[in-house]
Amino acid sequence: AENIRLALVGNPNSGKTSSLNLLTGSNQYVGNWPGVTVERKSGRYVKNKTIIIQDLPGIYSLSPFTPEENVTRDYLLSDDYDAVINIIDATNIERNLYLTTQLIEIGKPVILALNMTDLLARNNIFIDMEKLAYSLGVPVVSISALKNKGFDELIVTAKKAAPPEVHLHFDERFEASLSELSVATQLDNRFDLIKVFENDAKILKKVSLSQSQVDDVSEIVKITEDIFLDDRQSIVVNERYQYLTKLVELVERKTQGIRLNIS
Ligand code: GDP
Ligand code: K
Ligand code: MG
Repeated sequence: AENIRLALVGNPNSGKTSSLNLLTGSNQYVGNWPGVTVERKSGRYVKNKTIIIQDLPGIYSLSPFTPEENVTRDYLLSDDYDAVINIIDATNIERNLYLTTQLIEIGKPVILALNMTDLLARNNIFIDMEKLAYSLGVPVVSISALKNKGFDELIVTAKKAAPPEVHLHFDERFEASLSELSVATQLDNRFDLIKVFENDAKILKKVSLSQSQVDDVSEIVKITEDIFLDDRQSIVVNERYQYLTKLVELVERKTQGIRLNIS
């Protein structure tokens, strides 16, 4: 059988390494990422050796600054994996889903693994996983690396994962700019398009636009900056936060945690 390669991606301390350890047991390979002293850890699934799982350095965003962030982003933009398992801390979805919005844009299959779910009831947090899955267009699985729960379902889901069904819809004015940008550049990948809008050097090099396309991009970006009264990178950051504020309002309920003392 052919190997299936799954990448564990998420914020630092979301539970990636704990999950890798549970999934692979002692079937682990530890080394370094090429060219950097960042530890690389991967392994084969204990219940099916054709599934290879790669732990990636924890990141908050795909706008890299550190060597760790570069390792993770380069890997995610490579063809070295079949699907992303995005591990998120379910007690802090608003912050963790910021990265998710970017992972979905890449266009490869993404499975959202809500980790730390053992803490939800205690923290009086309720998450509507169906609404979350529907809104993001990706499957959502509840896990707990502490309690070793949900991992069978996670792998079953990852094995049949398809590319995201929808793209996350931002503010109409920003969507209009992206549409114009797409026409001007002939790019249809959301990730590349947004990175070109942001002026990301690596992506600009990869897509290698003509001089007239570069001029068109500058013009579209300038008009957008004038409309939003903000710079290109901040516009994107704000669009993501606005999207997430609405999403979290829709899918999460926090209760007061009133305890009845029955004596
Ligand atoms: P990583 O930075 O994403 O690799 O995260 P780790 O796997 O190192 O986990 C970070 C911390 O969270 C550790 O102290 C883990 O024991 C803890 N942790 C991981 N998963 C869970 C979980 O499902 N529930 C709880 N309560 N703690 C967890
Ligand atoms: K850690
Ligand atoms: Mg780790």
